[in-house]
Amino acid sequence: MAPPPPPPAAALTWELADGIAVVTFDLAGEPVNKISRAVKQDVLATFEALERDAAVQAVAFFSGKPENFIAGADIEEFVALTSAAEAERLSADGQDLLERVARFPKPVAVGIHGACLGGGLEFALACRYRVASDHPKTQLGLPEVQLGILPGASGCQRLPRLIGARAALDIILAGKVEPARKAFRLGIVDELVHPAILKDVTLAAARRMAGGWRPKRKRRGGLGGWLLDGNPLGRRLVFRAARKQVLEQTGGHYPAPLAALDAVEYGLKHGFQAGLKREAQLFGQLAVTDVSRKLVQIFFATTALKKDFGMANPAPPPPAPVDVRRLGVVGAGFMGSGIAGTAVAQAGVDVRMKDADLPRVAKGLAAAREILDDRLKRRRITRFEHARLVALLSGGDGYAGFGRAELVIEAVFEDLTVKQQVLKEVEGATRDTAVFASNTSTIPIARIAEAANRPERVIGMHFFSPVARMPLLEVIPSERTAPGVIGTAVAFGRRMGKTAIVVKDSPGFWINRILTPYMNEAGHLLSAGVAIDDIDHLMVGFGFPVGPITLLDEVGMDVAEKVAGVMYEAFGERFTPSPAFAGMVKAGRLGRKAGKGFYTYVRGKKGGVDQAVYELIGVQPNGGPRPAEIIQRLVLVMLNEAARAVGEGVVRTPRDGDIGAIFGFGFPPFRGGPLRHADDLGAARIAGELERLAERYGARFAPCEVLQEQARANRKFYP
Ligand code: 3H9
Repeated sequence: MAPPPPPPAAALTWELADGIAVVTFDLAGEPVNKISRAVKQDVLATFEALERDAAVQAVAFFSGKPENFIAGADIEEFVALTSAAEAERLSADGQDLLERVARFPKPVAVGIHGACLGGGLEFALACRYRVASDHPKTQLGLPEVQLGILPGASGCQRLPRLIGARAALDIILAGKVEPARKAFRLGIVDELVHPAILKDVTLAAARRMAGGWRPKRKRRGGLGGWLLDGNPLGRRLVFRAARKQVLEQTGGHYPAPLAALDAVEYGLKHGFQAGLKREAQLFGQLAVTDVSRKLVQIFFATTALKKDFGMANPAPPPPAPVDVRRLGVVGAGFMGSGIAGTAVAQAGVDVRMKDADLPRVAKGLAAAREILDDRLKRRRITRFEHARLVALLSGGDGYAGFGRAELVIEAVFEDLTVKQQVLKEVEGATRDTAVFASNTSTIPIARIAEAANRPERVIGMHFFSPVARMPLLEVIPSERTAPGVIGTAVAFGRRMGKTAIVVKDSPGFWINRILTPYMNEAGHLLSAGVAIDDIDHLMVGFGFPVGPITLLDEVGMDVAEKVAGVMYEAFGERFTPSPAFAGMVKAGRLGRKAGKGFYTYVRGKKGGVDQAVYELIGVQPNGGPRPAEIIQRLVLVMLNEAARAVGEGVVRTPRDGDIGAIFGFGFPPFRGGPLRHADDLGAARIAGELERLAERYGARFAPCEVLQEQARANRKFYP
């Protein structure tokens, strides 16, 4: 039997203005509006009252939150679902509610400002007229597949009918969120206006509709659109192409996009009502899958991280964290320019770059500007914003302009003496309160800080390359770094759009610590006669975006060799670098950037395996161990090191470790991260398999104490 409905939430209020009911959705005590069962009751009750009241001729609907419209269905309710049938009912209830909104006898206009996502957009789609503010915060989309589910409150039916199957699939299958401007171009919203007039324009639309006006919508996409979207044959082609693309992109690991495709296709073939039924069934099945649970955990972990500044909350001892408005960047190379360009593009701060000579600075500024050009090209910013942001970038061969910087990030050559020299120069050129951050990937921050007059203001900010695209930032305080300085670095990293984790100042920090044994193991497998592309294919099959050998080509063999050397020095035998990689740097095979590595590169495009590499390695492919053992060796060597590092406190929580691995190098999200995956496998099983591998291949596989202890006590990383 279905549980009784909860009492309505006190979320919706309304007042009458000249025949128009102005409804405001403002969920008390919550930062965002979300649609829970209780909110649904309130929506129902409110719409019933609006229908009964003869004075109400039309409805204008708004959010009472300053920064968001509706963030979707309440994700917490999914966590509590225990069966597919229960989840199907949740979806069907949502659909019923929105059917009532869509069939409401009086016209409804919505004014959208801020995030309008998932069930929030599905609600807006059920209304007759949509006005959106052209503010950057106004984003519309259906991100459900990112949570392992599908738009289950009629989104799979309404969106394709509004904007055509191709455009709708593009959004639904990738879980895309689009800025208001793009949503307007696509026909998702009817009007785009300045936030200051959003309310008036929405009210005016409601009033016009009350007077009998019916908005007309053009069929989008012209003749090509009709040929592909407007008839069954064309649609079949669209769906076939979409299915192929989904399978390529997900490797079959993520069931949600395929199910969403099914729900859309079924609805267009068999009609709206049949489509709703199918959508609810599929939603039910997806919501209780392990994949969806893992993706929801990642959502909550990422959200929790947004509030975690890696220091005592709320008020650490002085110095207090500072709001960075001017940034200095020393080193105008690939990393430095990436940091500078991303800081301007995301945080809108004034950036001053410095390098040894002006031609280098000019090159760095041009590279930083490319990040802004790219945003303009992709219409993420307007021409006006582009011009404003470009003007924030400047540079020189001295420290002029650094005096006012609150934060300076160095991205110079990975050498302790050079970094210490830069630190001293920066301290001389900046105020006493300025923070100095090193973008080192291997050198302990405490060592760099030995040269500092103000070691409490020295910290590590380890970005990943390319900075504009890689979402992770490791923030590394030394033991002497002041808590407020950690807060400054984390907050600024977040403003740059990064997910920041605070990690311990130990060799390789978190990411290189767990990645290096994995890369080394790939080398050992090469030496054992496994083909380069076999290793990569197997790990892509496991769920990584690219395999370890491709990753080496992307990172650069020179960089990888340096990291491997530092790690070996620090941890000894189990980090012995693979002999397979020894000749690569000498042979100039640095990877993509050199145009040759393990793979061939023609005009920047990756080709097949470069067969000449096998000669350099000294072993021709002979099949090597069984595929299952190849995967086992690569995965377990990483899990073992991850467990050991957790035991040493390299990450503060398993959450940080998992989010770091997912965002840092693409550990398969559907597995939840290396520590969740270890929990799923169980410590006893991992330790047993590691022991067997250690007997065959040596001590580098010996299970660490943390796993052994977990196996003995039947414990896990997560409760
Ligand atoms: C869906 O709609 C399914 C339907 O199709 C079908 C149903 C039948 N639920 O991120 P923030 C919390 S699926 C529950 O820091 P921001 C969040 O956890 C949904 N809680 O703010 C945090 O909680 P706390 C599809 C939610 O300004 C607080 O709100 N929608 C939800 O940086 C503040 O969040 C999505 O996937 C939610 N839906 O970003 C959108 N949303 O304070 C998910 C937020 O306790 N949400 N919370 O830590 C977002 O992307 C961002 O939160 C948003 C605001 C952009 C809205």
